Amino acid sequence: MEASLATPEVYEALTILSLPSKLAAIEKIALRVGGPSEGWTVKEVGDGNLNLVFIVSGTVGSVIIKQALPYVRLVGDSWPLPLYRATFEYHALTRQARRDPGIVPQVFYFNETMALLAMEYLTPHTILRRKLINGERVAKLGKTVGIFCARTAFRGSELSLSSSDKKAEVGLFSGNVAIPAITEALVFTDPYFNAPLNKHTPSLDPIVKELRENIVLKTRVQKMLMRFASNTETLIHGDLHSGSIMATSEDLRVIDPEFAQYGPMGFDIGMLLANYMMAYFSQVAHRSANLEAYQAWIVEVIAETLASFDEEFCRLWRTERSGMLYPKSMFEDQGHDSMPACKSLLQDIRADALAFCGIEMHRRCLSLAHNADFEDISDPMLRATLEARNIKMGEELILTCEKLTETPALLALLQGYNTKNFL
Ligand code: SR1
Ligand code: MG
Repeated sequence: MEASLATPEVYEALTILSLPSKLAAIEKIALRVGGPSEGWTVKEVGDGNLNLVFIVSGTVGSVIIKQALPYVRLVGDSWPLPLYRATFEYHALTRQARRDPGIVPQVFYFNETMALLAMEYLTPHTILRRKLINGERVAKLGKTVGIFCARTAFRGSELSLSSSDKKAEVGLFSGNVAIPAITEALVFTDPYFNAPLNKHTPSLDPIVKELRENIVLKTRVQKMLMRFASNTETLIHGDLHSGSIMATSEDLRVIDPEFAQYGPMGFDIGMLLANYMMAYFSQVAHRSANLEAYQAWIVEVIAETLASFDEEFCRLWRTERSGMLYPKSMFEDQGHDSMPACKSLLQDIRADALAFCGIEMHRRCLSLAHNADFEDISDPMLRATLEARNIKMGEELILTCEKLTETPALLALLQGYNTKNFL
């Protein structure tokens, strides 16, 4: 008989054949799946860049088993990647569940040796990116994710935490070295030179050449990398793109925080905005019926995301500001209104978010990991035309983020780029 996971001693990547016998002895999994493990059905459904993901079903129900591989799945074993990322994902999930209850899937079981999490099976949820490509709507999308970003930004920072608790958290997450290194390279660095793993649609050559020759732009990007790497404002999700959200038309969850680290408050919201903007630009290729109405809905989602982030952040500022930063003893207790300080901080977060947004827009067309919004466009010339709008708008965001902090100006810019032709 095979060794059971109840007392795991070594890591072993699971397969659909080995999984039932390996997990059968774990009560927290076995009771939720139900029936003898020989009768379980197992499907491998991982379509991300890094991990194995299985749906395991039995007589009672289904659970998700997510297991880290010791290498980057997208590339293969030539790019090793530590298993410890599953531990940081687990720590991030527990904190996000506390800071924004109900937003992340429930975790039933975690095994550090096997780098394995057993989680709630979300059904009939599907990945938001695919919904956006298909032209489907999700009720309260902007509001819910804007609130998630605000709650996690605020409650993971010294606006909420004591200085010592926050430093302990920074210490814990500073062990996650290899994963931030991926973002530091693939997001902030590779797009701006001819890095070995890069790829782009060939007709973009002149745009890419111009971008890589822009020293002012590269300098801004590296300044943002410095903020990303050195500014430990709060616990960020670290990879909040539309593939990290699962939704139905009425409900949504945020998944996959294995890129969690302490970083700038504007990072998650910036990455999210970029993915909405790429969904927006790519629509022309995905539908002709209802094109304008669907793009207008994405614009509304962006506006709602930004508004609900600010609104929730201000609410928490007024009601939960109990940490080391901006203490009431310095403001309210002196009869001084602290809301101007809050608004000023929100302006800085918005400017950071827009610069991170521009950088994410670049890397998804120029670096290793592209997104289906553009990749699914089979006509290379149409793809290049839409990607060029995205790259040029990203450039403007990075260079002028401080001047674009009013939402209507940002949305007007987006709508303007949607009609431009750069090729
Ligand atoms: C090698 S990993 C490539 C990308 O996949 C993840 O989802 C992150 O976005 C990362 O940058
Ligand atoms: Mg992911």
